[in-house]
Amino acid sequence: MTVSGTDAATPGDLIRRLTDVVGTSGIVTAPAEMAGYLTDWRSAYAGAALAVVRPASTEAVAGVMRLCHQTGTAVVPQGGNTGMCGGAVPDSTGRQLLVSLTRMRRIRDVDVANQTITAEAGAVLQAVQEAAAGANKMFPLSLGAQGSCTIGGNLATNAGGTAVLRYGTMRDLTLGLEVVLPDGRIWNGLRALRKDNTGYDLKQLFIGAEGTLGIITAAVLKLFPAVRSRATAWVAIPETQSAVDLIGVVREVAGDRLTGFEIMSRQSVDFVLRHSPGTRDPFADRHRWYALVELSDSLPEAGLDDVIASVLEVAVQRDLIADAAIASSPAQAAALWALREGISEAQNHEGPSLKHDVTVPVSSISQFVERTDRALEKVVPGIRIVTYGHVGDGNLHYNLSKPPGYNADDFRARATDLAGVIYDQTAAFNGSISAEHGLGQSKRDVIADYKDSCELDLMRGLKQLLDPRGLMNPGKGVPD
Ligand code: FAD
Ligand code: 2HG
Ligand code: ZN
Repeated sequence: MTVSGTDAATPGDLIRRLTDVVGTSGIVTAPAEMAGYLTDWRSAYAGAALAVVRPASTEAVAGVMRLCHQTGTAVVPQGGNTGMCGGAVPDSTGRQLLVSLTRMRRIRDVDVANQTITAEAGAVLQAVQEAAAGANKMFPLSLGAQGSCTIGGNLATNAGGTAVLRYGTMRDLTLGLEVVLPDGRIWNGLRALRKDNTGYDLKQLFIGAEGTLGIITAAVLKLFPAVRSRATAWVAIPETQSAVDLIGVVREVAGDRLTGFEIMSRQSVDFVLRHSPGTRDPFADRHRWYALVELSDSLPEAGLDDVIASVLEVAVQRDLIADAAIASSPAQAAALWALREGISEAQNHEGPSLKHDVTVPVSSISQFVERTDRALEKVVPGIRIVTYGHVGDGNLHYNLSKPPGYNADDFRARATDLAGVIYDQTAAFNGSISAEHGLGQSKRDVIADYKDSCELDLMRGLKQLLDPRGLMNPGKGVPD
């Protein structure tokens, strides 16, 4: 694609000039070597690219962007490629340039007194957690893909995960950013300040923008005291309202030591027990729903086992739970978390998994689930509803699998109708059709039906201001 006001360049010429910027080890053009970058981890999205560049410094990213700006070349940023919505996968034209940040993985600084860590965008989340732990601190973002997703991807999707209740999302965990703008300028906003009232908070524009406004190259992130004690319980609950009431009880009894509160339908747990080796049901009886509750404290002897036992006692008195198991060792806690973290992978073994990542106010969860399940069942009788997620944040992964014996293509053909049911119910409860995964290419068009038109206009205006040539991740995020 060449935009007016730009210098045309043949693909060969552009690749030569890009090689001058990133060096021969920083560019990939052989189809076999590019393949891994061009399909997402679920093989749900596939594309083509002019080349994959892997710059090793902010200056090199800026050089790449200057060239793309001059030649009107569209750019797709990519981190660990673990995203759920096809945001990091280029289109099928073969004209877009994929910019992988994976060589930029340095931890630039750990400032213990300031409780901050400065990491490059390609640093893997787990490496950042480990660097924090090495300084007796904690970086709290925690999610199933943490061994491969990157800080840049976490920022660009405003990732959530399983500790948002206590620590917030990436927006809340970020103090400063370094960003390469679409014209190649570097914005150095790497401030490590908890207070800074000097105008608009520009970093928040790039967080959650899914690479549509610029390339994040580094960030200053908040650190917290290391966790020294933890208590984990697996609880059987009769209905979703019991989960909501149980969150209230945990808050009453354990206060801000509540770190995680996840919910899983029986269907979700059945898939994990069937497909994840080494997992087992903690209870002899089957239950409709389960909750995983985690408390944590920075004190080593915080008595959390007693606290969680008191929580469960109150819950039994109020008739909220049918059964409960408290992990008596870190290994047992890990086994309980494996039942939760394994759902995403396990569902892939059951045919197409139609993913929906929604939030509604926690107080509406029960009614929302009841109405949505009923409406889905009418569209595809016998549909397997794999509902689970971060119920403490009001965030459910409302994923769907076909009934046994149902044709996979016929099921895919119902995807739009089924999504419509979930999104209409979400809207009816004043919710959002993307809680933490973003819009990417999957929800890019449909968001126009659910977002206020004034808000969409403002978003388009910002895109036009920062990226007037439309070079950054076209076809993703905000609709044209
Ligand atoms: P990618 O997939 O590479 O990219 C995602 C988006 O960010 C794309 O639009 C891309 O263009 C853009 N991008 C990437 N890097 C940059 C950059 N440096 N500058 C600008 N834009 C950039 N997500 C959650 O929020 N919570 C969860 O609990 C969760 N659990 C998951 C569990 C599993 C098993 C998997 C596979 C994924 C899960 N995810 C979850 C989704 C995903 O891991 C996160 O969204 C993650 O933050 C994406 O990081 P990434 O580096 O893989 O990004
Ligand atoms: C999770 O919470 C992730 O496990 C993935 O956000 C959800 O696979 C999914 O839909
Ligand atoms: Zn999630």
